Amino acid sequence: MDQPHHSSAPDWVPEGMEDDPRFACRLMPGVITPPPDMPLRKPAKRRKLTLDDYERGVLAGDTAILSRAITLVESNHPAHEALAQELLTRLLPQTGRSIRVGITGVPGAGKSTLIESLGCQLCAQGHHVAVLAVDPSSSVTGGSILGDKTRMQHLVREPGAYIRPSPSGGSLGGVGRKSRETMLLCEAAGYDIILVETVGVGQNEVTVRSMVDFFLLIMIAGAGDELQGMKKGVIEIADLLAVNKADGDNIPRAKLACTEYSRVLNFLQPATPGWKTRCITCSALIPETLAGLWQVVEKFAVATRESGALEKRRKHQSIEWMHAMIEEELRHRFFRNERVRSLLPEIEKKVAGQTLPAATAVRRIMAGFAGG
Ligand SMILES: Nc1nc2c(ncn2[C@@H]2O[C@H](COP(=O)(O)OP(=O)(O)OP(=O)(O)O)[C@@H](O)[C@H]2O)c(=O)[nH]1
Ligand SMILES: [Mg+2]
Repeated sequence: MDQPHHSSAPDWVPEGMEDDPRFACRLMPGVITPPPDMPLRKPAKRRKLTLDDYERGVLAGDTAILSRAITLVESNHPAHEALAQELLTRLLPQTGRSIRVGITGVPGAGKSTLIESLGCQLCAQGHHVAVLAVDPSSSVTGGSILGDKTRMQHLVREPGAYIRPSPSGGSLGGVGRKSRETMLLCEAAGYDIILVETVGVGQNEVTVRSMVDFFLLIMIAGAGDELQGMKKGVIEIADLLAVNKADGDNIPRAKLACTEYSRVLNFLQPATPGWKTRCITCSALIPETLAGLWQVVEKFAVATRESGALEKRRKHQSIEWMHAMIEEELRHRFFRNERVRSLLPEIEKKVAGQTLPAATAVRRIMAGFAGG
């Protein structure tokens, strides 16, 4: 063995990609037993980047610097936050020149496989594709981060592709904000297609819908509606439904499901004014079907650009996003307010004991907050 003291990198890391800057986490071979005479070396410290370094690097499409800029944006450290905001302010004029596509569906629907195959196709056509994941649960399980790397082995090798797993960061609000800012950084770095994958459970879809132009819902045939956890609400926010895994024996079932969904769609308001949400079948394993899927996205981009719906949606999203952040900030300040914290337990007791109406309680606490 050449390196008797080191284990090899895990086998889901494509060979030669261990140090690829497009990975958020660097994968190092683990040390099994260091030789007793091995000198202890301090880990090399990375050079601190200035605001200019970040700006130049991102605009030049330097993926190592882009990754560091994203890490900066994801950081909760106040000094990092300030620097990140300055960077975003500088880069903002260079953003917005991409088509932003959200992709959701129940676990196992085939989102990652589809993104991998579609992403490779788009790169082959000369596009620059950034793949982001929004999955608050992954910060707990770590599962989907590993999963996506196994399933995107080809895409990570594409020079035109950049893959960034979900930011860890607890609350969905936090994750949503970081993902949005990450998306802007990728646009400034020259990525003209942004694919945002999210697991179709809970609140995630709404967060992703609020940051993308086009929302794709991946379905699978055979799973009942409850089984897929698909509420009507999710279908209502989609611009395209795709029944995936339409291959082999599964084709007839996929087609049948597609017909049923198409019928449901006839009764729903479209998610985007002037755009008819349709249902198609596809297979992540059959590239031609994905080419067909992408044609729909391109048609959408042209139609909404021409009608002005795209610009309107983006403006609305930016304002909505600001309002969401104001609400978050207010809530944060409210519950950390000394006066509120001292008043709250007593007032809660009174409300619980039916001696104080809830609305009066609110007024008293708000008065405390305003004066405190
Ligand atoms: N036959 C067939 N299998 C597929 C297709 N797409 C994905 N699969 C398989 O379905 C399984 C799940 O695929 P993923 O791409 O990981 O699904 P996902 O939606 O990303 O799953 P999560 O990230 O866990 O939410 C894998 O075993 C894939 O190989 C397809 O079009 N046809
Ligand atoms: Mg996945």
